[in-house]
This record gives sequence, C-alpha cells and structure tokens, in this order.
Amino acid sequence: MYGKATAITSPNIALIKYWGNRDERLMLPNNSSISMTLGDELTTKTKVIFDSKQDKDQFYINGKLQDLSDKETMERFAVINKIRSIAGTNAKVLISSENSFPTSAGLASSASGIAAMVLASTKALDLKLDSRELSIIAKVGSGSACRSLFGGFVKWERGQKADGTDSYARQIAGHEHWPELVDIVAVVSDSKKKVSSRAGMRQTVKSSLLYKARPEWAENMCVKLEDAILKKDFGTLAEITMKDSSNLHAVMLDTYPSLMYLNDTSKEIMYKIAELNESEGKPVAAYTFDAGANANIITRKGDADKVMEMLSQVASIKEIRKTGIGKGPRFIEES
Ligand code: 2P0
Repeated sequence: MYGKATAITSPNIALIKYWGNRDERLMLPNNSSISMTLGDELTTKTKVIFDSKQDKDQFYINGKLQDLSDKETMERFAVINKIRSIAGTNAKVLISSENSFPTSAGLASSASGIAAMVLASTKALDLKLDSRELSIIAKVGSGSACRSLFGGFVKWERGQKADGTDSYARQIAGHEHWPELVDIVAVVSDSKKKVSSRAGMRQTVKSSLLYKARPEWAENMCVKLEDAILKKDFGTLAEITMKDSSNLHAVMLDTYPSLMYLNDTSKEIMYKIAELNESEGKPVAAYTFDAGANANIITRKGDADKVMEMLSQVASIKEIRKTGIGKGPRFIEES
C-alpha cells in the first residue's frame, strides 16, 4: 500500500479561547470557541506518505526528527493511529511538516500542524470524511486544530452529548465576508513555552477558583461574537476579544502553580492599544494573547498603519507579521 498527499493550512487565532475540557479523552471543551483563520503569510505545509514497505513511522517538524516515544508527541500522533484504523491499514507513515513561523511560541503551530496532518493523511489514504468527522479526529491531536480545517471565521461547538458527536468545528463566515480585517502578529518571544497548553489547562480546571465562572460567560460571549461577526460590528468584536484574552490570562494566573505566559512587552502592547483606542474615541484595534507572550492585534485595513506605527514604538518586539483572514486549507501536488 502506498499513498501520499501534501496539505497547506494556516494557524487560527481564537477571539474566544478554548481552555479546559469536560472530557479529556474525547477532547470535549468546557466552552465553545471562535477563531479567525490566518492568511498565507503564516502557513504549515505537511507532506504525508503511507508506505507498507517501510518498517517504522517517522515524523519531522522543520527538518527535525521527532521522538515518537515522547508523551506529548504521542498524544498528537494519536490522530494518525485513528486515521489508520478507519482506513484499515497498518502501513507506516513518513510525515514532514514545515512552519513558516516560530513553533511552540503561542502562534498555534500545533493547530495548523495537526489540521494539515489530518487532511493530508486522510487524502493519502483516500478516505472520504466530512468536515464534522475530520474535526472530531483533529481535536484529539490538538483542540484548536479543528478550527484550522476551515478558512474565515470558525466556531468550535462545545456540544452537549457525552459521546462528543455534537462538538465539532463549523465555519461561521468565509474569508470573503470581512476582507477589511487585518491580523498583526507581534512576535515578542520565539522560545518554546515552559508549560504546554494541554498541561496548563488541565491544571487551571483543577485549581482555579476564577475559572468556575469562565465556561458560562465564554459560551454567552460566543453567541454575541458570532452575531458581531455576521454584522461586521468591529467595536463589539474588539471589546469581546480583549475581554476574553484578559479573562483567559486571569484564570491562568489564578491557576496553582501559577501560569504566566505574558511578559512585560506583552503588557506594554496592551497599554499601547488601550491608549490608541482611547485617543480614537472608539476601539480601532484589539489585542489577544494565547498561551504565549506574542500578541495578535486585530484591526481594519484603514487603521493598520496607525497600529504598525504604535508597535514600532515598542522596542522589544522581535518581529511583526501582517496577515488577513485566510481562505483555509488546500492541497498541493508534490513529486
Ligand atoms: C485557543 N489555546 O483557543 C487556546 C487559547 C491556547 C490558548 O487551544 O497543542 O489546541 O496543547 O498547545 O490543545 C492551545 O491548546 O494546543 C489552545 P496544544 P491546544 O486557541
């Protein structure tokens, strides 16, 4: 048996974040989340080759061979075993994944990486799965990966059922819905985070008192944000995005032992955006931070120069990347 495929995906930035599960095995979240898939300036390209003549699995990220006995890598690789079992094959796989942005620095490299792995693997094995089935497989490798299976704005539904069949990602609106939106990524740190998201959120659910209020609040915010996206109401989107980012980092700090992903540069960016919004008399930009110090700043094309100018005053930013809303995954032919 031989089959190969190459998929290109982009990371997504959550405006309402996923942080904590009600079922760890099935990866069923405590609240729904909403994200925006990023454009072609940030991509992951993953090539997958299944070959029954090979005697071992091999997995490379940015040219570096991964240790498949490492616990975290094994958790991600579970998606391959799941896909092999659906296809009824035990052919070994060679996976080579390349990111055009820093890995494991809070830029959701696992989301685009796992999404590309799932898409390329199912195509290589000629499996015909619908997007709901793909998203249920992808989230086992990395929760946020299910949102990178689509372009535009995406909601990962919390769902209600114990078997998880109603917890999947769906597109709210395609990339063409709101082309004025821009995402500016300010790379503040390119070092690997000390505590993985998976371990960190587990600890938050177990120990944070403040977290108890988060799921219901975030669920309500998802309803409001979806409506704001459909109406292209930037002010509401900006307010919800910044509040959710702060709520996430508050429950992180309230975790025991405490999780602190933001650094002084992240905080400086928050203050600068608040100043900019105040001087404009309305929100023209919104910051959001994942499990890392890097900032994503959402703004509109007409205000992007002001935001870039403001960021240029923050000396400790290492790199700035500007992107828009992405079209979502695609396949390419490779020799
Ligand atoms: C999110 N994050 O909604 C939230 C915001 C991080 C903060 O989903 O592979 O997708 O464990 O790092 O499980 C990150 O968690 O990824 C995440 P891993 P996972 O985007």
